[in-house]
Amino acid sequence: MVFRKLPGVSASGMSLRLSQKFVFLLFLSGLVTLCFGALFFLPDSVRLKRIFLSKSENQPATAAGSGAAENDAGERPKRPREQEHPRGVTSTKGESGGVVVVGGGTSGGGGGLARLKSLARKTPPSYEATEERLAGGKAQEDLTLGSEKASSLDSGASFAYKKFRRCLLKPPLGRDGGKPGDPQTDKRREKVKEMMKFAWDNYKQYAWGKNELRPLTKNGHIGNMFGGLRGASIIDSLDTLYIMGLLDEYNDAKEWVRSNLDLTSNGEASLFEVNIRYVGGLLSAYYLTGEELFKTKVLELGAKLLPAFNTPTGIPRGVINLGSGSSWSWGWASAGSSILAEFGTLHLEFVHLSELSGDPVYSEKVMNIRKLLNKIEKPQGLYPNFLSPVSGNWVQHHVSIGGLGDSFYEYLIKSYLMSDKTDEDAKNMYYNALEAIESNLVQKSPGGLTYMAEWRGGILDHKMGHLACFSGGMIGIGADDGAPDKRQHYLDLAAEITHTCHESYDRSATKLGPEAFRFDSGAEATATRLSDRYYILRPEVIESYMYMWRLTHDPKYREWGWEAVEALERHCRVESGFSGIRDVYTLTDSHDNMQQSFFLSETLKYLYLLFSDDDLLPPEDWVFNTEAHPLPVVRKSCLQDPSTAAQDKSKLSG
Ligand code: DMJ
Repeated sequence: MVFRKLPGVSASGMSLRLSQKFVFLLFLSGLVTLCFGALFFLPDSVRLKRIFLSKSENQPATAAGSGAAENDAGERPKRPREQEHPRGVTSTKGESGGVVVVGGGTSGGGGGLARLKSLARKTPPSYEATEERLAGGKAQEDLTLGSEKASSLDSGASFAYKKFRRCLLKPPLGRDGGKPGDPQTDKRREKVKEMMKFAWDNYKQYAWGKNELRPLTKNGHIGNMFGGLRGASIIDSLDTLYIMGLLDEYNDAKEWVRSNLDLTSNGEASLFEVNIRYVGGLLSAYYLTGEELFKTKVLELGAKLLPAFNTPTGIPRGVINLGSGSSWSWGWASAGSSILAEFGTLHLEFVHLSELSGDPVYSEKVMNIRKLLNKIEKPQGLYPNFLSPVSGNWVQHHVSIGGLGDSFYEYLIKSYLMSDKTDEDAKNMYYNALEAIESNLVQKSPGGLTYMAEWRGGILDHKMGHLACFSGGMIGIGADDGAPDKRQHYLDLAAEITHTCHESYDRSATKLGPEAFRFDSGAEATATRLSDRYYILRPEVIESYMYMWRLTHDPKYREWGWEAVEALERHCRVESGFSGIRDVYTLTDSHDNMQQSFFLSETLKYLYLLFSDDDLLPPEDWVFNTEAHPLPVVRKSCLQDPSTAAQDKSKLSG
């Protein structure tokens, strides 16, 4: 067969005319484009696709893309996005790209919800990323509303929340989560974090959703302090987990609050306990993270507490039915009285409930208590522990800085500090009360130990409770704001009381302190009664170490804190959690089988802070409620006019 030579084509067939070459090339490039484009329509699992397309092209960039696992089933492209999740549950791009489940779906989610949760857990938000995002990170000072930084905050954080963050003087978690510079302190802090994780993991495994863990019998405890409310250990742990950077655990806690915290309970609860643990815990979780969920829950709960104030004087009774709103006094409180440490420990939380809700009713309720207490006659300037909510008179004259009285005094000075030092009534009441305490209750033992005795109608009981040991820290943080010439005196008094409380630990075989210790019949900071020898993981002594460390930087406070860590490890750590012990004076431990929720909220948090740099939850911005939940200072002028934030910050650095 003879090929005819075409015009313009060489014998080899390669010599085409220019126009023919152009058409051929055009056809070829079209073919290549088509083939490459077809790759996009192949399922993700086809190897060819993975070879040719880069990783970033292969993964959807949106949160819905976290459901990339679903692509393998080839389902996703067929479904519109809103149908990807169980009914009532939508997803949004969460912290650093993880899926955050929002919306309803308490039970309807079934396996789908569980799967979403596990997806969320696969990519937990990094500690730094979360804080960076919420605080505007290291550049928090530059955060201005409407700027790029502000708009990069979590879309779930409300405008009001962003405004609040802008009024803080410093980043809440410091430069590096409070990581201390020196390696030994850092190691100690890591140890405390490990203790928290151990306590939490065991609670989660054996008592999830109950109020507290029973670590010996490996089950949950409900008790009767919180009415029908559950999950006290979860609510009490939220902020501790968060500041320690235990974010998987924090996320589990948050999801429990979202799906399981039932506030429609009908049980009889202690107004005081619900307030300091649940209201305090939810408030601080909200202020630290900006999660609107916590705000919604705390406002719902706060409203349920209001009926307790429906008494002739407005002084609330101790017990409230959260369902019906009816309230009554504790059976053991004489003549139907209310307890000073209970109705006097609502102020910080209720001021914040008004701030968040915009409803002054909460502030009004606690201001009314304040007014009555300010007006009423006080024996020797002291505040007795029992008051009638009907007549507004003292019921008997027992005064104590420990149980029944303690946190009333704490809340006076903290109300002043939390008000950005504007609440003059609180300040005056605090320093007047302290003067009366010093004249009537503060004693020196023959061995030179300073202690707070109890007062019964003018007669002293030379006993100091473990609970009263918080007062070292309290007097320390109030030292700056009393009469200028008394500053050193208060610091010395705070140090002496903290020293006495340390002695109560040091004089026991276990190096843990008893519930109460005495200074009579030859005793000095030791328990003389069998019934006072127990230790239930209480925080007060460690709380004072933490404040005194921050105020003085005397290394002995960190050493004392470490002694406590070692003693807790030796005597309270059991196979499945931490337990109180029945006798601090014997080395054969008898455990009480209870991991108190305040161990996670207070004891471990104060230890962690003790071994952290001072810029973790700095005192310029935060006060701790009596359950160690950090609440922010209310800067009224800044909140009303955020442009003053910059001035406040420059004053601080100046
Ligand atoms: C905590 O619940 C609080 O600190 C309260 O003010 C006193 N008792 C416990 C801890 O001991």
